[in-house]
Amino acid sequence: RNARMAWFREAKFGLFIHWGVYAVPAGTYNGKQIAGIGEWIMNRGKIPMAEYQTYAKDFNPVKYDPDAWVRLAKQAGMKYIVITSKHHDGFALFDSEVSEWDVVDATPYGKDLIGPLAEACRRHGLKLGLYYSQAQDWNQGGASGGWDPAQKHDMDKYIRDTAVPQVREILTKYSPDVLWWDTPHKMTNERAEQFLPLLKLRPGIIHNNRLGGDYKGDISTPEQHIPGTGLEGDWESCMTMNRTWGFKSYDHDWKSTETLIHNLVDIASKGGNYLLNVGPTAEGVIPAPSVERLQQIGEWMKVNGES
Ligand code: FUL
Repeated sequence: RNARMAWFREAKFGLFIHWGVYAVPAGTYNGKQIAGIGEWIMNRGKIPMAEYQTYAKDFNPVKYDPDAWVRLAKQAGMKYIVITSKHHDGFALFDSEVSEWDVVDATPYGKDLIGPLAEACRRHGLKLGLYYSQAQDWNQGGASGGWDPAQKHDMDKYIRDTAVPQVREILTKYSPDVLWWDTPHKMTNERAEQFLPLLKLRPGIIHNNRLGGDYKGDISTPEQHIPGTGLEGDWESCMTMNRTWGFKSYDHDWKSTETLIHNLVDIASKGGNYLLNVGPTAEGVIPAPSVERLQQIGEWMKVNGES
């Protein structure tokens, strides 16, 4: 375990990327600003599946530059990147063989987004983490709010036919160093155990404590806060730069660079890692205020960082 966790413990700082078709509505549905975090808009806005799926036609990230993203993270002193390979809306950023609800089959862009980022990470010596929403899936039968009768919720079928095959796909295609589970709604031990054998496909992989059932994984994951005195074991505080993970066009409530650096120092001094989020647009652009802050953190790192 110690050998497996060594790079993570040294890393201290990583980039979280929440990206998907929710960047198209960007917080607004039917002319109304939907409250809450942007990647939850389908749920919070009670958007019917058929309607939500049309957003994919406007997801065309022609400005996506994974090499520039990785360089931006690296100059800020970050040692790893975790990206949403599939969030709760079920939309995959890779070409899934078990689903058409993915970037290759459902968008005009038509190309894999994860592979080029994985390659850029390797080129620049950063580790890669993949976020995968194993429990909630609002379009493909996973746990959902059930606001649309078309949502045929069948958790066991969903796990067998969609989630398990997709986790196998991402582990074999991209060889990630971290698997980031999320929101274990309705995840019993039996359901969690469908996923565990897959981890053997990637010896040494680190996974978080959100798989579900009794499984606590390798790291705990305080969200949007910093534990007062740190935590037992390995941990990672994930936090947004404004108020949302997924892009919202009108969320301008940015934390100052000073606050972000303060958070990093606070977390690192307590023995944790800081996973700091950006939410790119549907064109594939990291919002300018996020870029500026990461660059300013990089300037600070040049003077105060370890390497
Ligand atoms: C939460 C999710 O529901 C949010 O959308 C976000 O991904 C956050 C990091 O985890 O629990």
